[in-house]
Amino acid sequence: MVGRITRIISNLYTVEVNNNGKISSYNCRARGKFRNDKLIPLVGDMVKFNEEENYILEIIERKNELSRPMIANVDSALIVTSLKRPDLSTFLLDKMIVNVTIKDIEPIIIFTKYDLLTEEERKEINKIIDYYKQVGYKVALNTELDIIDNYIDNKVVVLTGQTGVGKSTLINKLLPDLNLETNDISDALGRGKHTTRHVELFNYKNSLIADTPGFSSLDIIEDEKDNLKFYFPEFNNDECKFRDCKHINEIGCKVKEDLNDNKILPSRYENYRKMVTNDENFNINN
Ligand SMILES: Nc1nc2c(ncn2[C@@H]2O[C@H](COP(=O)(O)OP(=O)(O)O)[C@@H](O)[C@H]2O)c(=O)[nH]1
Ligand SMILES: [Mg+2]
Ligand SMILES: [Zn+2]
Repeated sequence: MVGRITRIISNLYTVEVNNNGKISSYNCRARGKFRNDKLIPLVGDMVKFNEEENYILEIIERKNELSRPMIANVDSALIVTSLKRPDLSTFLLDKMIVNVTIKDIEPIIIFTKYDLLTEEERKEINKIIDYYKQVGYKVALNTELDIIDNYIDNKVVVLTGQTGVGKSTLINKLLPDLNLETNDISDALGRGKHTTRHVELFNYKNSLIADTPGFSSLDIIEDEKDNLKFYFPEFNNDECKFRDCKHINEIGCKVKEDLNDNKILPSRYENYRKMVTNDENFNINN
């Protein structure tokens, strides 16, 4: 049979088979051959297993893998981005979009704390939100649960974002049974918090959500810097005078032209430039 590893506790692997929404669960062990091959089964792995003897036989080739947390085959990342307290950082947002896209993970931008904005601030922020939508990104407020459901339907999902942006709050809305600790709420009801350290994928409607409080920023491979421009879909990369234009100082640069014509959000271009030219900033976690 083929199933997905959703939990690993020491050397016991929980493998789930989803048959049209009916989930069967098997507690399997892995064969020694994985250890010899230096191939460690990860949460998220699709595996062939023997359902009578409960042994994992083979790991099916991964689409991607993250190291912190260790998880494989991630489809989407909810990039949780606060608009106030902490204030919006388009740099972090744009960097996280690049980081996940490089891993072949679809970014889904979730803005939080819209309720804390004044009317004036909302007008400004709405322009930014609309821009990201117009570029083609999936965008939702953390209050728009139906839209989020729709975006993550049938996907393996992780969350990322700075401390305090509202990741745990969002997971708790989607998976209330987990009861993750949020920043300021004391455990007045005395319910147990979800404090385990292992990664686990939880079934949520048709999706699987990792119970991580966020994954650490992925290191950008130095080689990818030349390709960064391709992670900004609104840069019409093939319309510059020079094919290898980096959109920094070249003449005949269509991106600079679009920027001057207000077709590109200034912060998007600035953040791109920062990522290409400034190494230290580029690798800062969070
Ligand atoms: N006003 C407001 N507060 C929020 C929102 N989302 C989260 N919070 C609060 O922000 C704080 C940090 O949230 P938390 O989920 O712990 O953030 P995390 O560090 O990303 O997991 C908590 O006090 C939450 O109650 C929101 O949309 N609006
Ligand atoms: Mg948290
Ligand atoms: Zn250019």
